[in-house]
Amino acid sequence: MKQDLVFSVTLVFLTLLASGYSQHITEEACSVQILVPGLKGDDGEKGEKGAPGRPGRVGPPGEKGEMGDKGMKGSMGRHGKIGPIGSKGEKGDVGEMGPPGPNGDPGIPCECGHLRKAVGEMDIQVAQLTTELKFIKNALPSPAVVAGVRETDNKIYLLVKEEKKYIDAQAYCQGRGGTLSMPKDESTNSLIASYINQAGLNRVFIGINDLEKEGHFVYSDRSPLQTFNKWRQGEPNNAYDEEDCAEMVSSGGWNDVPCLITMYFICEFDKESL
Ligand SMILES: [Ca+2]
Ligand SMILES: [Ca+2]
Repeated sequence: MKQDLVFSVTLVFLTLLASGYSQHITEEACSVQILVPGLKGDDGEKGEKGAPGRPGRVGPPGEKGEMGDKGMKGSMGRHGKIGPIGSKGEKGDVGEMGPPGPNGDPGIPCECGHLRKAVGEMDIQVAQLTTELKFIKNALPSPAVVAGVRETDNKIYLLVKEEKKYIDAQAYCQGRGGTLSMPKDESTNSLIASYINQAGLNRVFIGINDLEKEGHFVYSDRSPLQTFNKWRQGEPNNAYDEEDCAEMVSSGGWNDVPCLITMYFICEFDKESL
């Protein structure tokens, strides 16, 4: 059978070559069904393992898991940037005194020529004034009136024309080395009285009071009154139970008055202590 088919094909092929008409040959070949598949062969051997395939597509996000445990504290981070300048604080307390500083440089030597000359001129002026003072004292009746003060052999009296309370007047006199005037005898009392009159005054504070013990009058040097006194008629009366200081009126008489009223006063100074 197979041999017949091959023979037939060969015969046709030769015929076609003789005719020279190839297309017609092809149609003739298909018509004889020479491309019929053969029988299925035996299974081949298993091939080698192929190369890995490409990665698949990214899948959708999974569901959120539960919160994990808290992690350990991390190490300290770097310093941050410096912040802006803060507002000014309140003033602090005064600190303790520091140690004394070093000695300064020595000063420039004094050019004292003109100062010595001035001192010399002042010495001359003082000498002239002293001479003039002696002249005035000798020329005027004793006690002399010198520069508004009155004096005896050992005292100087000064009328202060400033109205003050008794205590302030005493402080004024003490601040200048004296005390409120203390008429302890007739001549001193007369001197102060004339001083008041010539100044055109009616009354001044004098240094007599019973501040410590009512009715027990003492002088401003705390010495008690002796037999001499110039209380006016009916004085001291401690009027209204508030008169513990004393004034002298122009007649030379004394009167106890309140210490808180203000008036002029006369200070007394020891010449020896000046
Ligand atoms: Ca009194
Ligand atoms: Ca009185």
